Amino acid sequence: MENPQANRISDPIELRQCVQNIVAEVPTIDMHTHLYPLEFGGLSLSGIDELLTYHYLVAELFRSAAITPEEFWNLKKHEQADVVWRSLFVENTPLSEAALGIITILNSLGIDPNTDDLDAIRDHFRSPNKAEHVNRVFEIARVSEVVMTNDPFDSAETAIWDKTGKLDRRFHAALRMDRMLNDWKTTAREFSYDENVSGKTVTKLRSFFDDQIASMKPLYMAVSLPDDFDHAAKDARNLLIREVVMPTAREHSLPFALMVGVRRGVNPALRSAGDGVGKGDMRSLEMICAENPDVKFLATYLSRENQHELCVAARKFSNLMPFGCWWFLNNPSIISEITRERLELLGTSFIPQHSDARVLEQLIYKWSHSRRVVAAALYDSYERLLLAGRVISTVEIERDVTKLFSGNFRNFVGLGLV
Ligand code: FIX
Ligand code: ZN
Repeated sequence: MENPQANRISDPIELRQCVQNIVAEVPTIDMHTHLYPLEFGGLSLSGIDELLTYHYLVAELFRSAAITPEEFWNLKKHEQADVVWRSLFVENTPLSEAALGIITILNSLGIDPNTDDLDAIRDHFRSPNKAEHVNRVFEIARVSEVVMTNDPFDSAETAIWDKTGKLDRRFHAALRMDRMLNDWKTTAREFSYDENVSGKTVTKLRSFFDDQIASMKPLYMAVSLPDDFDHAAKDARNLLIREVVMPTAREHSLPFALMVGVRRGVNPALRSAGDGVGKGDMRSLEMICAENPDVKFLATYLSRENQHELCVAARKFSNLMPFGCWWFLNNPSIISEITRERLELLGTSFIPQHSDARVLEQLIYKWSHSRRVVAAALYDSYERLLLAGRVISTVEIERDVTKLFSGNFRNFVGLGLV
């Protein structure tokens, strides 16, 4: 590292500008998304119709338009996008984070966001060169790499892995365990496992995951867990975590990411827009970290009420890395609160954000909006340092910001530093 004392700053105005610039420019690795590379064909989503029918906006549509979910689902994709555009962007002002995100995307791509003409916008998205468009979006968003969400129990997806050779190196895999851990009965039946998680089943599952890991080369394993996840419960999920996931994590040195607090299908009529939130019990995370000190855990909670205690838990377990402001928390007011309490309790030893992007161009708004908020929180911490008599150098700021936006994740999952 350069001389850490180089370019020391003692003026608050200069310091604020410097922090904003460094955070705006730092390349980031987006460690949880639902994106796929172009090689995955129809799974790789982009364009204005996919952006407008994102489930965040669909949920907001039903609050503003007379259309029922049934009527909406019977429409074609572009007709759904027409309804969303008219209701949330023409008849109402796009003030929600998800709606404002579309405006940010349009503006960043050089498309006039003041138009009402969705067809004119569609023309701009008819980019002849998809690969170039991917490069452009990654560049605008300053995203160097993304981590996907890969379901080893989805035969359509695993078939693509089998036939696709070299993947776009910017896309890393993450092995998603939801179907095994949250729907074991169905999965056991579908894949002819013994529902009672016998020794034979454990061996079969371990071997299945060994093969999937060899094929996908994931950076971590992950699961989204309901708010009532209780690691002390005597159930199939915990048996599978203890007998299959933990040994696999050890053998392959793979971290396990727990995403806790989702209540699936609170309103099933809204389909993927119908999930809700519930406060999780931090005891279960503490238990799994304590039981497995040699396994690394990434963790994010969906409830705002879990955030402070997640910071406290991370102070107790160095094998625990909090990450992101997930889903309903991915709003500037809450990102600000969460980032500030993380800086106060954890210094720079956390991962401030992931995008959860499902559609390529969402990288643009999810990262530009978050960078602005994280920079403001980080500046306030540096300003307190200044007021305490300690000046800060640009080299130190670059070191800290690089840790937050890529280094902490790369080190935690063992990805080489670029
Ligand atoms: O479980 C997850 O990975 C969640 O992020 C998704 O289920 C959710 O629909 C989402 O994309 C939230 O941003
Ligand atoms: Zn997700």
